[in-house]
Amino acid sequence: MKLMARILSVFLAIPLLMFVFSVSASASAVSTAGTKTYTVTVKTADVADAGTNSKIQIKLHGNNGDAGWFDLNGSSSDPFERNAVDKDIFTLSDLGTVKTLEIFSDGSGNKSGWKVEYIKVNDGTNTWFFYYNNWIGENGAQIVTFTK
Ligand SMILES: [Ca+2]
Repeated sequence: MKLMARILSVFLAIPLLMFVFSVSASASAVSTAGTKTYTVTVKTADVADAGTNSKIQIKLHGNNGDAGWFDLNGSSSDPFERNAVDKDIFTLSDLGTVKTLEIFSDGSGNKSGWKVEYIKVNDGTNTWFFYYNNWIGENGAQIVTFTK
């Protein structure tokens, strides 16, 4: 009887293990399938004092919802200077079609005003272009909404 019980427990353990492995495999598949890599390209205008050293953040809005606020750090140790093109990459849940975005400047630093020519958002397949060509954070902290 003891041997029979041991054989039975092995036969029960195998399908249980297979079930656990299949659940963990499908769980990881779901978490990667739901994300996308977003590349945000920011072009600073080519006019006097267009650059900034303020703290800059971005919030993307899509038809599936919006992302939280993320720091824009740009491509160099001194990003967002006159005529520069800066890029940031974020892995986010799939936002769907990117409809609008918000840019925050804390308005800090000397001549804080930042003249942004455009912001481009790419999700690996689609690119959305937001032309702005205007100032942000000239007179202190400010949030600007970019629409297409
Ligand atoms: Ca800068």
